[in-house]
Amino acid sequence: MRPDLFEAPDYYNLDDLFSEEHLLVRDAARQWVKRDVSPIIEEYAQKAEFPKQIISGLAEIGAFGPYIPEEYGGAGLDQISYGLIMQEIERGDSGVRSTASVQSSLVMYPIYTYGNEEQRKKYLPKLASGEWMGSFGLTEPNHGSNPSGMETKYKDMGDHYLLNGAKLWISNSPFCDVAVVWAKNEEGRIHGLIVERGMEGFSTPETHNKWSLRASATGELIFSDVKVPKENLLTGKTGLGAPLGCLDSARYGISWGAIGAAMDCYDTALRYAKERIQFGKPIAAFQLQQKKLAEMITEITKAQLLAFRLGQLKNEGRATTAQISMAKRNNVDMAIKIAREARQILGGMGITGEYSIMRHMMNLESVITYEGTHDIHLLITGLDITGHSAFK
Ligand code: TGC
Ligand code: FAD
Repeated sequence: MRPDLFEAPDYYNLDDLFSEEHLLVRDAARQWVKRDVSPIIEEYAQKAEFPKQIISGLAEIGAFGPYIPEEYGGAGLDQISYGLIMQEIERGDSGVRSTASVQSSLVMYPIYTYGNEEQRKKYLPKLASGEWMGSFGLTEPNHGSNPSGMETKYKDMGDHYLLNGAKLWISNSPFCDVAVVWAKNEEGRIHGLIVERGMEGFSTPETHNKWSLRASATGELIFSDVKVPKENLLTGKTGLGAPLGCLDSARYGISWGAIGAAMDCYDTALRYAKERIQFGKPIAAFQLQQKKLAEMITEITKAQLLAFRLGQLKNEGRATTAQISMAKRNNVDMAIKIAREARQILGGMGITGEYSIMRHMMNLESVITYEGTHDIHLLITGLDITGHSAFK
């Protein structure tokens, strides 16, 4: 892969709106990605392996629990800093951002928000430092977009719970130390349980042959009569709203992350178009290529403004689920379209691992599917504006 020459576009001078802290946090993440991710990520994507050596670096830039208070090992930052960290990491690779999203919003967030003080103290500092890695089990073989139908269940055995079931498509599962698992009790109410590697009957087989998110480890969580200690139940919130609350936080991060992938594709295509000569001119001088590039920067700028405003609303505790859905849906769709157009600007070179575009394009096929598909987010907006649910 070529050296990372990335220069971030900022067409509407958004940097003027960020605080000094935002810029410091963002620039530290940006430099780390250039130094520690860009040089190795193509190789790891090609061999379909998560680069575990970057875990300590992710922890150092505050990617594990950016908004979790410092007393629990988090970075104690605001939501815009969290978004900017996700943007920079996904500029490197969506799979690496996935690992950070899961750790922060799908594992640390529920333990912090729905857990008790003992659980927070036991798990959060180790998750923040990357000593322990987490996964989040909601999706099942028969229940993806409709998690309320989940079949994974647990039974109260007096001195422990007995957990049975299976989760599919779980990021980080093959190497996770802890998993936040959503399961129904005997009354059919959904609860979160913290399952630890090493518990008898708990296994995490890896899912192979992915064409997308190859540098992220994906797998299953299988529970066969797993004895879960009673103190591992998350009691702060129950029902489907509990896992959906975590998704709000992760989807918000993705709305920023997708901008990073789009920026990288745009920047690469712009540089290539200025350098590549055909018919005696740089291809950047042809109207058709300018149309592609001009539309890309317009869409990136709109997405940045959407994410920034959403960040302000999140900081004020006013962002709604539907607003988050709109940003996740719009920004990932924007990024995937830009990746496809940018790929074309590079001609044949665009399909090689010399450039990051094809990897982003394939990664984004997962990003547009997980954390709620493109269709599901449209239906969430539809329900919000009409009052009619079109899910069922
Ligand atoms: P519905 O009847 O609408 O809602 C059930 C209950 O939940 C409440 N609720 C929420 N609460 C908090 N936050 C939210 N965002 C909420 N949305 C809904 C709702 O008020 C209700 O509460 P109550 O008290 O009345 O029971 O549920 P439904 O069964 O009709 O489903 C709604 C639907 C389809 C929108 C939802 O289930 C959904 O979002 N489906 C998509 C599933 C999804 O996103 N899965 C993601 C799995 S995790 C993942 O992909 C990680 S990838 C990570 C990575 O690698 O980066
Ligand atoms: P389905 O729900 O079967 O949907 C198939 C198609 O039908 C989609 O196009 C969908 O939009 C459409 N559809 C479904 N319902 C409706 C409807 N009511 N109206 C109109 N169209 C509809 N899950 C986790 O729990 N944890 C993880 O860490 C995790 N990581 C993932 C990592 C990767 C790489 C991938 C690919 C997925 C991951 N997921 C994870 C699972 C992900 O959240 C699901 O794939 C996603 O929610 C969609 O579920 P499904 O794949 O079962 O598709």
